[in-house]
Amino acid sequence: MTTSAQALHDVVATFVEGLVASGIRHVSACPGSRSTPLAIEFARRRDIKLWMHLDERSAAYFGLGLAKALRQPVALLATSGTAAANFFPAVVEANLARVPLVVLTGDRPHELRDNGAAQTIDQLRLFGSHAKWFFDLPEPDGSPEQSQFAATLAARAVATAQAAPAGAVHLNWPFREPLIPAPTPHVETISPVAVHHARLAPSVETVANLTDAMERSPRGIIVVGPEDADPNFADAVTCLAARAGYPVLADALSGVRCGDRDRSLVVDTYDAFLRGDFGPELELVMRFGAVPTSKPLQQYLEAQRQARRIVVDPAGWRDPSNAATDVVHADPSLLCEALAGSLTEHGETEWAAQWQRVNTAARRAIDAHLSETHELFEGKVISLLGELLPDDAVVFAGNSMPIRDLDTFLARSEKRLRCLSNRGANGIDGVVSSAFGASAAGHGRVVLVIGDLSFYHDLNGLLAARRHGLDLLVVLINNDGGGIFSFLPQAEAVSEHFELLFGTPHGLDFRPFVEGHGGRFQRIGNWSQFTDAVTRGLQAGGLQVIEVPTERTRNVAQHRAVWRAVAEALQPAGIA
Ligand SMILES: Cc1ncc(C[n+]2csc(CCOP(=O)(O)OP(=O)(O)O)c2C)c(N)n1
Ligand SMILES: [Mg+2]
Repeated sequence: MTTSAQALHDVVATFVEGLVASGIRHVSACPGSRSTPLAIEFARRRDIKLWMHLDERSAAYFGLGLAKALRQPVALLATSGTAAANFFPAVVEANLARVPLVVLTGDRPHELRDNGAAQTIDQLRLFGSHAKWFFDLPEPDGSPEQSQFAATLAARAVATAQAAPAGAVHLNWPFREPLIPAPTPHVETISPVAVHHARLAPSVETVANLTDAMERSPRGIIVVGPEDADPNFADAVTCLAARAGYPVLADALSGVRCGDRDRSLVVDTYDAFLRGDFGPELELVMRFGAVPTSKPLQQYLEAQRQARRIVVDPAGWRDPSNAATDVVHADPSLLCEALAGSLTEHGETEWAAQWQRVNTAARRAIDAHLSETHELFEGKVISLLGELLPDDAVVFAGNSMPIRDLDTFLARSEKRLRCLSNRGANGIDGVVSSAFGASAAGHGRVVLVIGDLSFYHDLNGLLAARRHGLDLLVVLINNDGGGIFSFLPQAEAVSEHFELLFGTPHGLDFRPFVEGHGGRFQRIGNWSQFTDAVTRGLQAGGLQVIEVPTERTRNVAQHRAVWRAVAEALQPAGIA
């Protein structure tokens, strides 16, 4: 008979061993008593990096950003009660954005549930349908059977989080006091489970069918929405485009716009030019990834009811306009490779050349307009960052206008820029923490572009800078409220209550918050100050915040002026 302390240790240590064997290397956690056995085990191990935070909401988003940047599953750990509930928004985001997380919560044993015990809430299926899988473990009893089970469960949890579509799994651990495990590790000799993940290859029939459709449809396009899970996809899809003679409309978050590969068919200004007259009738649309960020692109695609509309996705159903004629469940890279192998070489088509002429003219118009824009403008922030950032930098875009401006103003380039954003549920919460998580991956300098309300929402996340010695360059677009709402019909329809309900100005000075967290804060007043601040901020480490003050109403007029400039540039040349 093992003591309860030994039993606790044996089962928990074996479980953690199983997590490590399955590839978990990072845990984002917060303090608490009920989660002690797991916390001690994570702290003890040298092959796990434990990121301790104080606020569970920030901790969960930090883990999310880390998993996203690493393209690897990350574990979260919280104690019982509302601590666990604070993981909720990040779990929702992970599930929709397909980011693998293994969420671990400490809980009371069964005899202390639903009977008034302290800090005890119903944690069973706490995250509802937002967690891909839930399991409530038994209290550790130290039996060899249970240890083997714990190891198997660890492997299954990680594998389930990773399996397409990736997402969050939740394991709830009931622990009976005393919560201090025996000091001597006694990891059962367990047989680790090797999980073999297969990539879903398209069938021969599917490839033949789609090849035939593409051959018969010279007026086709490829649309790549937000998706960052497979680093090989960008090459695969550009090869397919070249073979088919199709333009590739690449979202800023697609991973296809930037990098050292053939970009001659990549179209990056569609958000601007699709607002004007150009928008030819299509015969075929092949869509990869999540729904594109650009509303004009979404509307253009929705109008193409005559076209064959093919959505490629290994799992799930991402077609909010219910417009797909075909849903192809296959690994995107494998499908691109198979189709490229079976299509006749089309070379440079007049169709693709027409899209490129429009794209080039639109880009020139945007660049010319921006070079004459001397006042501060949110869109120009993105275009300048595209020029200033070094290879391998990561741009983390906040929701609301930053991600839209990234999509409109980030030009395709050979620079290896990676763009990330929380586009699963489009929350303005947890963005600072997600960006710190991306920084913790250590893959490149992370630059966060974020609005003032989103920044305010996650001021707690700033603690990660000093606590973990992480670098983050923040470009804070401060228009004193929700700038996006000025673009919506609400701006005119309810103008009387607009500021109260939507604009929500706060008048906050962010300097003391940033400096209080050991960061450097700089408010810029012109573009040369901006360029200097970014250049110096990239060299300096730690938390650097560059505030760009803008004005919401003016921002709408500035955006419209760009779109007008693009429309005008396309007309006289007869391009559109
Ligand atoms: C958690 C959450 N709360 C509310 C919203 C609704 N919302 C979308 S954008 C926005 C305003 C964001 O303001 P800011 O971050 O300053 O960006 P800006 O609109 O000025 O570009 C709000 C409140 C949301 N998406 N997520
Ligand atoms: Mg704002």
